[in-house]
Amino acid sequence: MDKFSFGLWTVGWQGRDPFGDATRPALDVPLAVRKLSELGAWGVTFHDDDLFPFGSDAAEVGKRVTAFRAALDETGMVVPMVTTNLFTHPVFKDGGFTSNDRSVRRFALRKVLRNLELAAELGAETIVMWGGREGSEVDAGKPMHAALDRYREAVDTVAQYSVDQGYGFRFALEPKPNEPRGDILLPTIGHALAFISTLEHHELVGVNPEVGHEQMAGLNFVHGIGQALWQKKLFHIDLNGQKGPRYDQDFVFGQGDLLSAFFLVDLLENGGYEGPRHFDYKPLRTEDLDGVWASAAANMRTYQLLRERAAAFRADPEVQEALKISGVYELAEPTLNEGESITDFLKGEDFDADVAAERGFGFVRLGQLATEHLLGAR
Ligand code: 3MF
Ligand code: MG
Ligand code: MG
Ligand code: MG
Repeated sequence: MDKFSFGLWTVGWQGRDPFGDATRPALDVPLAVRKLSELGAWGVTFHDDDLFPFGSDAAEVGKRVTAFRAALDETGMVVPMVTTNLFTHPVFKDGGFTSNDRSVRRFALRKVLRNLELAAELGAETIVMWGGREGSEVDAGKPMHAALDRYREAVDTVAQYSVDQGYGFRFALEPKPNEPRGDILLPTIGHALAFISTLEHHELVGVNPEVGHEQMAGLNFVHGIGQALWQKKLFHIDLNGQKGPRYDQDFVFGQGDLLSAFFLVDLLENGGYEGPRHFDYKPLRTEDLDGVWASAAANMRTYQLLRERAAAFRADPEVQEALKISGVYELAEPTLNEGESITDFLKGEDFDADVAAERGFGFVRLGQLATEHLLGAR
């Protein structure tokens, strides 16, 4: 079965935006679980506040979790990932882990630590941390050195607690360049990977990149995922669609840069990623509830279609020939010969730069073959 999962906050999005009110009623959580299961999803994920309102007492939490569990048991849906909301309540307006207010930082950290027990009870393996409010609009107000110290302190503390409690979680930081803050800390996959290398439990922490977030920064998502995989840090992924560098659009997967989505699916299917195919999107504000379910189904259908197209692309002998002409297989060969000393290597060999410069790499043809497979023309 395909490991398709959805955040409860995706289908549950009521369409509230900075300029307009909700266009849809609140969605009942157990109903959302049943409906997603019917549509072919395998799992659901949530923020604590998606399941029970901020500030709920123990009785309320118990009631909501019991109803959620009943829907999980009934449908066989799993909870592969859990995350903590450190962005909606006004208390987090200057951040959670990196708020300048120390009492807020202590509250935020407790909120995350307390959410781990529920995540463990529900069988989650991954904890995502998206620090949407960790950032600034005024540079003088958020010195990076201290803010990153506090960020690291928080992630180290959460990871240490997971080890102490024997939860066995892996953690995935979700980069985003901006929105809702003017600038967000750990803005890209690259920043997050560099930060992770400084952590005490760096082996337990990876990334949860989102298609639209990297594209908001004008970056190539496929390359970002490629590097995360290369560093064995792709712990989770948020799939969606985005049309270039602008606000966080959270479109259905593929509704944006479709060619990039094609190469992304090819990479995920063939690059060693075995985690959930998690959709973090927003059903358009223009849609009624039927449109919400249509959009959920569209994410999965598009992924499956792209997977078929990518497999056909790889299997095509003309593509294999084109890959060879482009030197794609040659790139996998080490540059030095086996056992070759650097001294020997420096002695040089016959190489005519002018002759080598005459080579055409045939990338245009390769790109066209991909487009034709994507369009179903081959
Ligand atoms: C915001 C996001 C978040 C994160 C979530 C953690 C509300 O742009 O992408 O969704 O994905 O908080 O999983
Ligand atoms: Mg987004
Ligand atoms: Mg997002
Ligand atoms: Mg996301």
